[in-house]
Amino acid sequence: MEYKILSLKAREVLDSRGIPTVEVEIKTKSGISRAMVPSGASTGIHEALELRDGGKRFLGKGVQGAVDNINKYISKEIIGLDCSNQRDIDEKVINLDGTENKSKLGANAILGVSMAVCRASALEEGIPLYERIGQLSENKKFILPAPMMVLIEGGKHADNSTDLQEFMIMPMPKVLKNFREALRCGTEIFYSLGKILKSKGYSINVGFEGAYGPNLKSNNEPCELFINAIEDAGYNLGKEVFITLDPAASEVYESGKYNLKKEGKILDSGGMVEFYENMVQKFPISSIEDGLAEDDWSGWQLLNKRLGDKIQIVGDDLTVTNIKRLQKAIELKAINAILIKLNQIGTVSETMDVVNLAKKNKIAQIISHRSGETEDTFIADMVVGLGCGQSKFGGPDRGERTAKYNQLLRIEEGLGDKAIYSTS
Ligand code: 2PG
Ligand code: MG
Repeated sequence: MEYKILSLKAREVLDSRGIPTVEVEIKTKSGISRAMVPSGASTGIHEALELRDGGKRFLGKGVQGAVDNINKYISKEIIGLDCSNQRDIDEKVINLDGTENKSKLGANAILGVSMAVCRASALEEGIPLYERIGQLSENKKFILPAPMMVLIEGGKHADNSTDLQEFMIMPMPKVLKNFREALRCGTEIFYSLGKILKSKGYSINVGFEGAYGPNLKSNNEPCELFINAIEDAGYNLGKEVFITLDPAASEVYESGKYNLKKEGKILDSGGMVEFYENMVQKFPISSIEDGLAEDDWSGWQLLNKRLGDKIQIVGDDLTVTNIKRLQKAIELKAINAILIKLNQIGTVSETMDVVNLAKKNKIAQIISHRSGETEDTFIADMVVGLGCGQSKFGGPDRGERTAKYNQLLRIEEGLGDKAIYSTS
């Protein structure tokens, strides 16, 4: 059966930070399918290029150019094609762009089209999006993820907070029965953390990703506060709940050294590895993402050697959902897990290729949001459809984050007995 794309158009809309982003709308026989593109703040230098207009509009952050590229050029190539041919369509647009980093048409333009095509094909097939994504990646095991939930954010995501960007908790699948219970666990800990912060006179305003961004004294303090919050909420730290970190270390990397302002320390790669070893000794930390900078390959090798048999060493800015960089990370034994973000690479097909290569090499995969999100819940379906087992969708205090969690609740309910809760 052929599912023809009848029309395709794009518009400029706002993301969760009030920054413009691209929305794409595709019409097929059964109706309209939309997709909205996320955007990062601590963006890796090796990511595909997000096209911004410059100039005065929106302080240069407009995406009218990317929108025009869709409406003027991409639509001509795509209208009339069968939306079930995801890979052909993605390849066609990649070729139309013709650059290594999608800088001609913009990765934001290309991704919006790719996601909308995927959604349109689910609509035409009459199946949920996660099932369609499962078909496309030949995965039949629909797994609800263990959610890494950020509860304290700093770095580029919140003013005056910690050097390290994200302090998260991860309710563990082996103890909690299902995703619904894991989400409740994380949210209850968020409440008790809020109470503790307030009682200590800290701000409980939230940052970009729906987590607190208090002006803390050190990079260890969030973990200390987590211990109390987890206990107060009645959960068992190191059994039911673990701590996970995303230092986003590229952001504190200056002339070959790591500048931890809160600690008053400037460390080399070896010093950073020791810093993490100390943290892991003190606190039940199960995962560290971007512990080192995006091109500090030897530092990553050392980190993975020292801690990789105990905890997850996750590449994000290092690997940027790029198959070549993942291949290199595997060869160098630099990571044992990878963060997956659609807009780092720019198409659904290429994202799936990276997930499949990771799976083949026993590299754990975590599907992730960006700090600039939208009400689009595509990644919730994606994490289940690809059966990755772990998500990083933010804190429980902003609508664009809870939209994803709520979609996971719906999917879990819809799957009923067939729902598998992550075993990773
Ligand atoms: C990260 C992401 C998401 P950003 O570093 O992992 O938390 O942040 O989208 O700002 O790159
Ligand atoms: Mg990161």
